[in-house]
Amino acid sequence: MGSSGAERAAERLLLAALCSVCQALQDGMLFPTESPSREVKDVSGLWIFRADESPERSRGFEQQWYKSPLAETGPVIDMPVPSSYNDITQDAQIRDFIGWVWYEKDVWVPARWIQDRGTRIVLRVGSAHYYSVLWVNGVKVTEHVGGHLPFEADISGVLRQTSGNQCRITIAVNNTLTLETLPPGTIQYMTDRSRYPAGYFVQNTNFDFFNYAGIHRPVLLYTTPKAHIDDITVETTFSDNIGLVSFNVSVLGSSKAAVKVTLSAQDGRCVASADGSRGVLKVTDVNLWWPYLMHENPAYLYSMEVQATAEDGQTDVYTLPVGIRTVKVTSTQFLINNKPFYFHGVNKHEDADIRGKGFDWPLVVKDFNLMKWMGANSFRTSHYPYAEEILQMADRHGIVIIDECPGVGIKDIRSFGNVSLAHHLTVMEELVRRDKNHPSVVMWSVANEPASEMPPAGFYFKELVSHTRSLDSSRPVTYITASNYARDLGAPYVDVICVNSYFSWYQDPGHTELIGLQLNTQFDNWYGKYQKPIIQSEYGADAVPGLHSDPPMMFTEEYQKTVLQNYHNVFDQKRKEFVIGELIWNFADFMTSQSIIRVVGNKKGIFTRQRQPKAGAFLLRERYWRIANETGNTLFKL
Ligand code: BDP
Repeated sequence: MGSSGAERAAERLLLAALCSVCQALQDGMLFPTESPSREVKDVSGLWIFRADESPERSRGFEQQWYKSPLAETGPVIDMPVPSSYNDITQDAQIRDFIGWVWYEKDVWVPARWIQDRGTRIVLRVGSAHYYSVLWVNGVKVTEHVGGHLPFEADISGVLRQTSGNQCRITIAVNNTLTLETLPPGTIQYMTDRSRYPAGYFVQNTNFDFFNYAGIHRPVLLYTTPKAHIDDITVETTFSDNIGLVSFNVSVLGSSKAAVKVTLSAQDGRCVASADGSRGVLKVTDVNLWWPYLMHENPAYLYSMEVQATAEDGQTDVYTLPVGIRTVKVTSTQFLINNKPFYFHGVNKHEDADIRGKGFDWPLVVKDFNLMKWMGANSFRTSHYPYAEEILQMADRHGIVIIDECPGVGIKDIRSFGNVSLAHHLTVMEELVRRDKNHPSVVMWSVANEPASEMPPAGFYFKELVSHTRSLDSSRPVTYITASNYARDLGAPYVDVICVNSYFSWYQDPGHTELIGLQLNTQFDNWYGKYQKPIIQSEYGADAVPGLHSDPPMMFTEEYQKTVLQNYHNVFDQKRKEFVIGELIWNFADFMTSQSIIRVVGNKKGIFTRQRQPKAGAFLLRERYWRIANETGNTLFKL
């Protein structure tokens, strides 16, 4: 690649795409579900693929690879969707590839979809990392910036104008990160010709996970009637035994649609209904949505059926699961349904062998089984939004979520500028739009370990937190900090202080005897300065599975256990005061970029990457079930 060709192309695309994202945000992003008026066709599976290895990564655009079948313009290989492409082949160049890759799939669209002009056909990508451009039958239908949130395009017109039922979907995806992407990154050209060949470049990032790329979540075609339910927003509260669900439905394609909303209990009984696109449903003898291990009947979900009937008599139907619960924060507590909630949970990654960050049901179900086995009642979506299917699982199992945006690795002062901030605000808008209705989501995290001591951080976080609150006033907002309390400029704006620390690991390696003192100091300093409740949002130590030593040494399973125990002693004191949670780093081992401090990835998991327990998992299991019995409203058997 010659001098910054990819960077310039990426930046041009970034600016163009930001405009279309702004417009798109006026529309909703409801998860596609089937209903009497809607069909869903999953077009994930086997796609074909080519990485554009031309020096500028621009050949695909120059030669218009989207105009004809990809196999006609060069060699292609099989590529599963969803999956990261990095670990699928034996080729290190594909694993480490930076730039545009091209995906293509031919699908058949049911003839009735095309013939019925009252049917709207939408193409939706759950997520693709990082920039994406979408074509259908050679016609560009949309583009998107950002690797962890869905995007979609109405393709009815294109399909009807082009070749009827046949639909060639082409998606170009580029993983180049810039100072203004989330997460940020930089491309560095190596100019010393005695060490690097001409055009040699690397991508630098400041985050500790592999920058997996590709189409990471399912690609769906779905239909709605032309006049359709575009978005639904619910907010819930209760008073005594009466639950209140306020709703707001937006309908597109008809200005006079009649909206009817019906709420049903789990046994199918209708418990409330209303006419109109806004209103409040009253539910007597309400069953609240409780977290796992906080109540004997957790995760109660009502079902809200919304019907919108247009002037022509066509009705669109969408059903949304609704959990009725409240969230509040005091200076020392986190309250769910007015009862103190203690986070005993994990930090995760979307990460596994072979598929990288690709969505995978067996993995998702296994992870929920492991979380429930160990008595975890919560997790943080470190360090980016996870698949919607994962949030739906959390709703159904009562697992509480801190929902994090991809603001990780913001360490360069140039990433605190106006363009970065504007993009960050847009990403929060996309995140809140997607996840606002999930009862499991109890807090937004706008960033992880930014350089919050840099002067622009004060303004940046003030804007970011207040904008997020204006999007959703029903949930607290935080960001995760690792900096020294005295120098943190964002903390005044958040509702809950979330602190990461690695005593006896990155500081004073080997000295677990210092954890007690240092952790106490950490908590007292933060609380003393801000009088806000604190979550230990990360702590942990690497353990290479099967490595043992007694007395413990770093990287052994015993050392990981000892670090955890020393932290727990302090948590047990401070949770009587203002500490409201502990989230282990990390649930499972995960892949990182290659470096001298990583042995085939980060080994701070209490499970291996293949989800087998290390000694630390059993320790946490004992602890979490004990805490559940101390803090929940009922007794649970381990
Ligand atoms: C923390 C980061 C996390 C890292 C962890 C570690 O938030 O992403 O993986 O350190 O180094 O500071 O293990």
